[in-house]
Amino acid sequence: MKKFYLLIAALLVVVMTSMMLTEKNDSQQTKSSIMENSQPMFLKGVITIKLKEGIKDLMKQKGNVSFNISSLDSKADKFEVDLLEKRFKYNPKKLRDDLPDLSRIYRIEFPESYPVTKVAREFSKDPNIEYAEPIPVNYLLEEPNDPMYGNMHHLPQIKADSAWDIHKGENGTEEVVIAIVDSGVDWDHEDLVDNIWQNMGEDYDGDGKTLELIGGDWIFDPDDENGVDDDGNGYIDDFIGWSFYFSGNDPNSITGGSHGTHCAGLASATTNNQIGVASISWNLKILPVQASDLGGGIFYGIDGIIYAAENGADVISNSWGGRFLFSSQS
Ligand SMILES: [Ca+2]
Ligand SMILES: [Ca+2]
Ligand SMILES: [Ca+2]
Ligand SMILES: [Ca+2]
Repeated sequence: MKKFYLLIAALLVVVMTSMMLTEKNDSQQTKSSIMENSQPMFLKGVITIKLKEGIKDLMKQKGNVSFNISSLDSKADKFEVDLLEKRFKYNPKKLRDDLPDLSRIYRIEFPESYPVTKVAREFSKDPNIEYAEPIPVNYLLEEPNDPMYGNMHHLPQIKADSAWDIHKGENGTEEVVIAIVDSGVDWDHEDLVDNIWQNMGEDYDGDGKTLELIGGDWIFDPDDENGVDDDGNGYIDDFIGWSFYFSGNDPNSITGGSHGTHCAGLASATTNNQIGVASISWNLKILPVQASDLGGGIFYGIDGIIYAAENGADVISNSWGGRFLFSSQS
């Protein structure tokens, strides 16, 4: 069991690393483009400045702003500053005198076409300015709404919530597919089915799906079941993966054992859907490949890895092993 958890932990690291590497390599993003692709870091058209001690207090100004200090006024002209006001409401008669002086902190507004970092940098160089800063945009930290999240101790232990504020599977630039080469996956499970990979190469009727919800049950799209290997990958009607154990197109675990389903759920149970559990990668696509059914017999692990690699997997979960030892003499 300990080995099992170690394997899962290694897998999770690979998943997160893969996602982060994929994003970085794909787009060679700069800091500013990351801001645009996710959430902005700073408010536009406004910065905070703090005047140095001894400079005359300023009233709120709209329109042509003047500091009555030539070096600051030239900057205000340059960036078309059209509002100046106190940044904070503060109490001049505050009871504690060890609190910082907020009275010299102002916000200034200007057209959004001027980058806030540039404006702040120029104001901060002025000898009358203690500091000048863009105003950060803050967000509530990410936490999924799945009801069993509070019972999932492994996610806080690996600080998954902190990682999710940087990246989750569902906000990747491209779909990431994780193959679960295992005992089969209960793919029509309510907390997995939305994340099951669908092979568009076998979407014979062209409706953009190979799974359908009919009569309350998730089944293979009946209009795709033509008995033909449409994508020519060597597997007939492999709509969502393959069972090497049963030589068929249904990789569901039939004869017992939830090992593969467990691995699939840890990696990518549908997350933030108000159902069941949360997963480390939220919403990666799961490609189920059945290598055994826990009943013993031949284990088709290598065949499963080859199928997964050749059919779109970015990451492959292999929570299995063996006892073979090859000596250097053999
Ligand atoms: Ca279809
Ligand atoms: Ca096929
Ligand atoms: Ca077909
Ligand atoms: Ca869920």
